[in-house]
Amino acid sequence: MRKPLQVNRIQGAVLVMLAGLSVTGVAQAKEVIVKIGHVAPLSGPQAHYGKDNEAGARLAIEDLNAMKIQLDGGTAKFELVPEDDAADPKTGAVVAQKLCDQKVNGVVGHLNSGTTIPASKIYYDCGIPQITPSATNPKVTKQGFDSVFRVIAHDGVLGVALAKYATSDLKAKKFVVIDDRTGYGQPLADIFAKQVQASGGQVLERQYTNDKATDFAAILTSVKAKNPDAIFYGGMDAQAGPMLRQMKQLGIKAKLIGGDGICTAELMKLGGDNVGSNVYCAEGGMALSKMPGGPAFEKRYKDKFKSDIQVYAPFVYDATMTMGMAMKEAKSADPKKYLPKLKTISYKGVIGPITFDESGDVKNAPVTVNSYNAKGKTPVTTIQ
Ligand code: ABU
Repeated sequence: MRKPLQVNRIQGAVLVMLAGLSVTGVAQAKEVIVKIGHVAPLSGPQAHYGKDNEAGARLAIEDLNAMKIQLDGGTAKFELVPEDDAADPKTGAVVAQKLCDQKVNGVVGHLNSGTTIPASKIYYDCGIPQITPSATNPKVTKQGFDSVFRVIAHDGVLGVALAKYATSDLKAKKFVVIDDRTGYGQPLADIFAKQVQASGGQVLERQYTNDKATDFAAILTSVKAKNPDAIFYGGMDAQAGPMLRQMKQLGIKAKLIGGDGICTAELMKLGGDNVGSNVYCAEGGMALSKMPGGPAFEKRYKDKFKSDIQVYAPFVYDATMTMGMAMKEAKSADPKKYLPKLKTISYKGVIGPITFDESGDVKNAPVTVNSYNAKGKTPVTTIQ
């Protein structure tokens, strides 16, 4: 049972009152400032994900402002309040408290599970709804906070689907499972390993690293001796990339399999010429090309930012729009008023229809398995 958000102080929209008559005596519309916090790593080895996420949020803010939404007695002017948590749980908590103190109307983020989980308690306690576009640890929405939502498939779904795909479609039987000991990589690796065994596969060895490491020689030397069909890596591309390069240097032919954390455009650069049909990764949602708004979103993103989408930008866009639409329905950016609308929202997003279950997870989230070729990340199959 999710605990209802306790709002113990007024957190209505921050109002900039331009109402009344100007010096020329012409009546002006009242503008209502709506602050949306956005948190992701903008520094450190995961900065490319954070910048991608923030870009998705910026596109949504543009669109929300173009809609001239009427709420709290005026026209909403949405403002993004971007914060950098460097993918660090302690920094994430500090940033969350800062956003509470600034009385933002809602938060989109954080990007990482390890930062989202501690931050979600802080937002809940200060009465701020939060939608994560990318933190996939199942626990994020299982803490009993009714202020927390997620628009992407969680790793309970993704890890199981990927393990089934690896054992049945790829016919891999022997695995080594490595994780980065973060709030994302560790539980994902546990879920994957458990399902591999349930599907008749064998986990030969578990190995551990961290989300700052770039040298995997010791781990991979041990892996080579085991001669697995596949290595599963629970973690991000900043480690998977160098790991792929070092696998090639050591002559390891095993496939590398991972979750959405490695499923980026950047992996092509980080992993060099060992990124191809030997790499499989699953991400929540349809393939970008198959999302209802995917191709149009991709074109707009590339035209504006002159770069490829990494992985989560469409989810961030939809998370921000969904929050804005709940405010529109409530005719208010006051969390007390729009949170009930968020719980029952039905929004047609870029990624597809968005409605939330009792836990705050998006309903009917598919999972897409991808591989890589010379053109980049390529969808192989979508599991509904
Ligand atoms: N979903 C992978 C990256 C973000 C996270 O869950 O930590």
